[in-house]
Amino acid sequence: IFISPSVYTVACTKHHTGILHCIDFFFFLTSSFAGMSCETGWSKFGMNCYYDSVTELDWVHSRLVCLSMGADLVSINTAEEQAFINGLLSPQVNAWIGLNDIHSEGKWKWVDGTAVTTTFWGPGQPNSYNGTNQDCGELVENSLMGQWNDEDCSAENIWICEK
Ligand SMILES: [Ca+2]
Ligand SMILES: [Ca+2]
Ligand SMILES: [Ca+2]
Repeated sequence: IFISPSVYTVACTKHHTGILHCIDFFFFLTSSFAGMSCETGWSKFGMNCYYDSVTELDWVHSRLVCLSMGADLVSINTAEEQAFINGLLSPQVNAWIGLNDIHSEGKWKWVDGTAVTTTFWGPGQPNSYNGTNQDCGELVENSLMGQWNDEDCSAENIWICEK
């Protein structure tokens, strides 16, 4: 007999005495959850899964696709995560990340609400290039760990989701 409501699984064997002998897989499942692999098309780093898109969209629509997959645009919280994301990209590619100053110019935030602490801005960035409105952050791949640039949110890029 197998009972598996979501994560709780119990395997039972009925003995000739009529007594059910059950093996509880709950701890096995929960402990293996931490090391669980990501869905097909997603890459694992630490406790999270990352998706790098093939097609290009503007920042808002990139984010909507992430949200539709139960994720959000990536929030880069450490140098290790920055290097990992950079490694997902092809040379010289720009990819949308969850960085933006849409609500208050110059106040950069992550879409998940976490503060922007460690930053990886390229030289002279963010620069609101030529006085244009650049409120969305992209990661520009390079041979080291990549750099951030503020870009026009309507530009079309590939993007990276995290969940
Ligand atoms: Ca993150
Ligand atoms: Ca801006
Ligand atoms: Ca810029």
